[in-house]
Amino acid sequence: SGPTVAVVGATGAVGVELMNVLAGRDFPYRSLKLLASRRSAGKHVLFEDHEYVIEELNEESFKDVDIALFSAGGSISKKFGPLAAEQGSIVIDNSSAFRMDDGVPLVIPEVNVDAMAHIKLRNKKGALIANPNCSTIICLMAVTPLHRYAKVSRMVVSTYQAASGAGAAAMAELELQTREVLEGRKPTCNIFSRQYAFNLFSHNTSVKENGYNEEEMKMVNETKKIWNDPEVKVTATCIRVPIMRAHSESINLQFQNPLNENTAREILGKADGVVVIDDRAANNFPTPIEVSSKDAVAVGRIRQDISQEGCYGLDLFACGDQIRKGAALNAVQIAEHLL
Ligand code: A2P
Ligand code: 11C
Repeated sequence: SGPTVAVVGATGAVGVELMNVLAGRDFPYRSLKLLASRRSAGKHVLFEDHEYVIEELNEESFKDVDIALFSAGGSISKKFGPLAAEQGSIVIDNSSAFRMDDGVPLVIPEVNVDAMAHIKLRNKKGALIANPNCSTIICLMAVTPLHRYAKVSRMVVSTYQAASGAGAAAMAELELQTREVLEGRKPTCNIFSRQYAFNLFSHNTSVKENGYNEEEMKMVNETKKIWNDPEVKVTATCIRVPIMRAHSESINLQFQNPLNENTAREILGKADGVVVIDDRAANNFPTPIEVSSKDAVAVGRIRQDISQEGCYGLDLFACGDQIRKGAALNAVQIAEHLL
């Protein structure tokens, strides 16, 4: 029979979506344990005709758990992830805690599922598997099919990131601020220290000595690890925009080998988990609203980069649901590969 599953952070934006995805894909769990902080312990949740009681996460939580889906932030993952793995669980972790650790596969199933081939369910040994950052997942879903064909030598990404990446409380703050601004009131700034509604700003992670923020460096470093290509050149500028739950990305590519826009459109049209929306006549291209709560990453604006004459360059625009493919769906797909 199926594995026993625990969701850590079950009350959060990603945790709730993890459960939706498990149900929507008929994931064959034998039992499900919902874990969160003391604040939520004891709350009742109705899920798939079953009433669950949220339990407080503690050292004993992982006894007899085959797969632990973690989404309660990096410090919780650091404290409890290795502990769960030591007790035999396979931890699929949404945080950045272990992504760059040697020996921890960083997996997008459509891109590099081979990286987790050595990890087997119920062989008494637990393991850690990391889910990449949402911006990296969305970007590499759009670019990897082209990379396989013509090998990317340089990638320049600019992101337009939704509130959901900063959690359920940030989504609530965007909604509240929007009301407040429309009513001529001063916006409440608890999660972000500035007006978010009707505004945009550089990503809220801290800026490093090299001038890049943490989100940008995640895109750079995770891409190299997932593609197993330390030489690929990547740069990123990450921006938070007042959108609820889907990230958008403008992506400029330089390839080593020939690739024109028509072939690129054809390749992306056949790629798993990707839909092409690229209607120049109707000026219809991907938007974050239409991918919200959807599984596929939408790609469009596929065009030859006119500034790269004599080399092989393309521009793209991609949108993907941050909570689904950017987090929960990717994690559940990883779990499905363990079955
Ligand atoms: P809780 O709702 O009990 O605070 P989001 O990313 O949407 O903000 O969600 C964060 C998730 O992480 C929530 O489910 C939250 O539970 C959980 N969480 C936060 N702190 C802890 C903790 N100390 N122990 C367990 N879960 C935690
Ligand atoms: C954001 N990418 O949109 C972040 C959220 O490393 O998993 C996820 C952070 C991470 O703000």
